[in-house]
Amino acid sequence: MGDLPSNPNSNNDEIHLNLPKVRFMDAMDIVQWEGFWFEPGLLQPAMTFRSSFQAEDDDVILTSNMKTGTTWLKSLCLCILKNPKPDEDYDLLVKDNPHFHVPTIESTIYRTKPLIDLYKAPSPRLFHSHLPYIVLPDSVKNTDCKIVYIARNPKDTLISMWHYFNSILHSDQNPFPLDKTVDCFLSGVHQYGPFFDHVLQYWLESQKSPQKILFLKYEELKSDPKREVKKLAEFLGKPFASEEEIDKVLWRCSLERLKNLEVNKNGSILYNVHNSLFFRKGAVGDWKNYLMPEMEEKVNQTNRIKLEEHGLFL
Ligand code: PAP
Repeated sequence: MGDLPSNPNSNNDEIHLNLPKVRFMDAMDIVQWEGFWFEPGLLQPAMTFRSSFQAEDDDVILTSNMKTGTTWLKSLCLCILKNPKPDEDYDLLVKDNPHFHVPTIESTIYRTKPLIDLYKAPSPRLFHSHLPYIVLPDSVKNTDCKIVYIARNPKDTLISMWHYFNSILHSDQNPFPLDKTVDCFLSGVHQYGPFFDHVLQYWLESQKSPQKILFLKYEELKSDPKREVKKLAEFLGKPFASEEEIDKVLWRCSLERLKNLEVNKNGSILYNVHNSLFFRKGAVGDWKNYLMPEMEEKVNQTNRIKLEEHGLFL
């Protein structure tokens, strides 16, 4: 058991005073720390998480960049680990949004005043983080706890991000131009960016320690959901007993179902971010509706240089 961290917001202002800072998509400031970009308010929580979190061997830490399938992964793991019986009427996903049940550790737990006592969460504890591998706490890396990372095609990720940030702009602001969004994304200057370094760190670690880190791809979950969710459940040590169980979990976590649940149509849990914003199209290849050929080529080129030479094809 670790000690509870001290107040996460105590000296946040001083922490990011000397760090590089830019305005991102007219929506927020971001600062650079450890080679990645973060909303300033996340820095102190991220540092506190890194320095004080004590992982347990049976913890499960879900990890992802933004808009790569986090909500889906949270829902699936919640069903597999916390709500596994297919015939059970009680469904946690009906009660609250997946982000409520599986908190993103740097933006909720360590940001909350007073701090939630996460050490009292029932075992196995299930958390999520958008933080890059490099800043995860040593105890996460060195204990037997498991990490699941979800990656997504960069073009669909950036289109999803663009929609999301445009939707949280003030009503009097114009949508952020797409060509500028592509440039921000490719230069790595965006929330939790650089995207390619984020993916690559987890990919390389998962290649070194496949028993510790499961690397999932959003597109594979879409194209062969049964195979992928079976793999996920086995990795988590909770293999399905029947095909029906797999079907039930996939149905419970489907975009159409979650999107239409009352709690997601009208609820709001995250700093006034409406739950409905987490559910849009969920399509593979939606970028084709938005990216001009030259934008597509720029992303493909970076993808080739950064990922494909490491055997990763997104
Ligand atoms: P986050 O980083 O804010 O948590 P995240 O859940 O990672 O967002 O990504 C949101 C994307 O996942 C959205 O994609 P889109 O913009 O291309 O549509 C959202 O629609 C999609 N998504 C959310 N829930 C599901 C689900 N259950 N199945 C498939 N895709 C989903």
